[in-house]
Amino acid sequence: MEFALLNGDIIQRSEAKVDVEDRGYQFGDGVYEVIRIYNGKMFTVEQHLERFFKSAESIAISFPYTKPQLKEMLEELLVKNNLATGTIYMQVTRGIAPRNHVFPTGKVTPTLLAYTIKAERPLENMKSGVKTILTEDIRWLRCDIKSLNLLPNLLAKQKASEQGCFEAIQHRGQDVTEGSLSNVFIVKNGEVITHESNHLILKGITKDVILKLCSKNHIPVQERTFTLTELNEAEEVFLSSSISEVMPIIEIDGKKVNAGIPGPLTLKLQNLFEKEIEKQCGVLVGKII
Ligand code: DCS
Repeated sequence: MEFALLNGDIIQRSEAKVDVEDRGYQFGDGVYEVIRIYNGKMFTVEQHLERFFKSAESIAISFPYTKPQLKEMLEELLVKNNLATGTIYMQVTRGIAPRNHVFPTGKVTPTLLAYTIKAERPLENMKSGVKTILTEDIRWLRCDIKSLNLLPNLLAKQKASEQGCFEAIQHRGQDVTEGSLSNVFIVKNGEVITHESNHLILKGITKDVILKLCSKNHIPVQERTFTLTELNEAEEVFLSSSISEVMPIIEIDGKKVNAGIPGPLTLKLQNLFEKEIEKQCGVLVGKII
């Protein structure tokens, strides 16, 4: 039997239902997180909780729980669902109220939901690398909030999928921002470059782990905007996310990157990332290297 966490209670997943007037359902009025699970343990959980609370706060949703309380509930859910490798999806919405664009007045309890998904590490794609397309970034100007409103991201990902590609790399004019659900990195003159964490992208937790690993291992890094020309001329390109870890990009709009194979620095970072997982969550069974 599978369980879900709904408003503080762990209940059967099939019983977890929300009202038709939940503002998440009607407006996408809420925020979410996806936490990676390895060996039954949450990877970088503190950072995810921090970002979850920050996203909620930035749209004026306040939780009836503290971070440690929520963490404890998530741990209980993991044990109940006996999940070894996968993800926890969690979201909070402003709650249930008669449909009105204005926030409800009076006390409305936010709807908090979490459930688990079994998902192995994408080892095949991580070994061979993935194909991508380019697409104009048509999102709003608060991409730092992990909002439930994902329509532009879905349109971008769908376009990639229809062209047999794994991800869409978004750009605002000449400037590359990020993937539809990932951050994007290039390697230029042996240096790792990725968009600075501002309002135009999501401050990826995987991205931050990678940046720390770079600085610990004396790999030069620049967090700055880079252009389509720089992307086109890059020695290596890769993306990052909680689900995809360090994922080599071997093709962009039909043009090969690094002759169509994952580059040496990308492989090194995959290796370092894997070691970081093992440090936090214990020895992995299926490994990339
Ligand atoms: N950028 C966007 C737009 C994202 O949606 C995500 C993650 C990332 C970057 C990478 O962030 P993390 O490294 O913190 O995962 N998106 C989640 C999602 O919607 N599904 O999986 C991860």
